[in-house]
Amino acid sequence: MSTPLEKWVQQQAKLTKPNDIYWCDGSELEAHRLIEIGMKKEKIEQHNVFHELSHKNWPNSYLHRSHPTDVARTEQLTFVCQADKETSGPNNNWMDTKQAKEKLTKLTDGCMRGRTMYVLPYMMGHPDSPYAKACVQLTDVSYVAVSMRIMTRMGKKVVEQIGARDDFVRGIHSLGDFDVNRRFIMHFPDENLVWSIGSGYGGNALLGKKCFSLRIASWLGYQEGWLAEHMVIIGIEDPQGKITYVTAALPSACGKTNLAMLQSTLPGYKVWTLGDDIAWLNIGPDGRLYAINPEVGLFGVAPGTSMKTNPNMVRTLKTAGFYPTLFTNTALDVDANEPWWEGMDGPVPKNVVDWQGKSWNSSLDTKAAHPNSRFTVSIYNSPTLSKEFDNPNGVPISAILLGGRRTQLIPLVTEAYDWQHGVFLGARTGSETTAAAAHQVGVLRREPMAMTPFCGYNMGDYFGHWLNISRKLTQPPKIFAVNWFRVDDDGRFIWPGFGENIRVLKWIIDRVNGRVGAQQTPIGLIPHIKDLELEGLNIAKGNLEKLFEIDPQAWQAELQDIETFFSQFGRHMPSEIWQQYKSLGTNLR
Ligand code: OXD
Ligand code: MN
Repeated sequence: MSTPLEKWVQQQAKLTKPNDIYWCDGSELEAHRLIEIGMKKEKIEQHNVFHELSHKNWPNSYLHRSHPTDVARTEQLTFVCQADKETSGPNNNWMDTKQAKEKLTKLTDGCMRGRTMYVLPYMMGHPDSPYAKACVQLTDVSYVAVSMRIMTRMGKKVVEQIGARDDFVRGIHSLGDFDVNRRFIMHFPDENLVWSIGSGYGGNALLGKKCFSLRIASWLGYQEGWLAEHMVIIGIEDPQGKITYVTAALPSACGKTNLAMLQSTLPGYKVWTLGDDIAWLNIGPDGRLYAINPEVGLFGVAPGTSMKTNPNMVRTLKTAGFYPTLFTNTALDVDANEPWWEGMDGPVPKNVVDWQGKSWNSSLDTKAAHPNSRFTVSIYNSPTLSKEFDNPNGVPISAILLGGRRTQLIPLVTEAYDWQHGVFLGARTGSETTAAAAHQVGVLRREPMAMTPFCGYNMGDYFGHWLNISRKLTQPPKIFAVNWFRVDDDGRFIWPGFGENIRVLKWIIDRVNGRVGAQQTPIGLIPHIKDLELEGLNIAKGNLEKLFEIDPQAWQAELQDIETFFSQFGRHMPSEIWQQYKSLGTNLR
């Protein structure tokens, strides 16, 4: 008698018609076999799926070049098929479930012909965690199979864990033919199902990541009383050895990975890494908020990563670990056979080919590495990995940071008066867009809790859910709005960022631990400048003030934009958030 899992795999094979089916077991031998297949058998355009890089400086590393039209998440082709449009909300594309499935069934019919179907059993979360979920993804490309091995806890134990159960999370993925008119990333939250065709790009193809751990999981969390968030998880150790755990939501390509691996410039302070992208937040038995990272890998933006901006990431990439490290759409230093990207340490190598494999030199006005080129690496390679990383219960959170990329208006750090006000600070967050998704870069859009592309249901209800969570918390974390990106009159960043962000984190944990006061302003609490550790920084006095400047006039346009955004959610928008909005208007007047 076959299990529900085996039956489901057979059904999908009947539809997709692969040459063969390969059940991945997570073993080391298998990692090599999959990479071999990607280097010798499978191709995307004219390139093999993997190119072996020199292991001298970049141990166990491989380059992958994606299809040139397939380099970022495609939000316009991403659908959340809730039972009705209103449940999905104006923040999601929606299609009727039956219609969506008919469309996908047609596109999927025979899509794996001539290819292998890989069956990937994986856990999101530690297998002993009460918060973990068992999942299975099907795919037809070795790149996705190898990436999922790095990003999740994958292996045959999960098949045993699923056993005769039918409630595992299902993911169907195929590269399709890369035609953007036949590319869809569709979610069926009521069935724990993700169905993605036509793209091999990370967020579209590694279905445990954005698709399950954020879009579907946020819906599960709404129903079950927890939160699935686009957040970093870190422990901040102070000179007394006390570790305060904090999460931080920042939109894609706004420095989450740098924050997660921050190398402190303040003596005695240290940041411990637990996650750089996703946090599942549950209320623990003691009524505190606990965070786990459902992933075990880092899928970070390569350009700009260097010993100056993120030395711990460079060390992670140069560590020989159990898993291979992948580089996707970076450039290649041909002579050294090493990855290369803009912002890497050292001189530009002499003989470079760009992310598409075309000859490149610095006099060209194109980038060698794609701006959204990525590395995929095991978190266990990280020298800053927290010793609590594998704690099945997670870590208790004392502060939540909610941020965006704003060159104007928003102060470096603002503390919320209370949880309700904090939810409003998150809900009103705006951010200038980046290359992580296929759209125009640098345009202001609302990014509540950095979740605009990832919230799997109506965002008005999501704000309501955040408000409700605190009613069950005995010690709600303090909430802070942060913005590292404000510029001066010449358009230069005022705050140095990167490792210097420890100075802001220090103030935050000082507030959490009741060590310093704060100033009241119309928009929230900001630091007394004397409480910020600024020694050794070279910020002109006028600019320092600008970092915290609140210009009531400039806020009028912002208020208008926030109101337009909130209004879309109609009756789903909680009245508490509108009250907060009104108080902000009154305070600014
Ligand atoms: C990511 C993203 O890949 O947010 O993490 O786009
Ligand atoms: Mn992300």
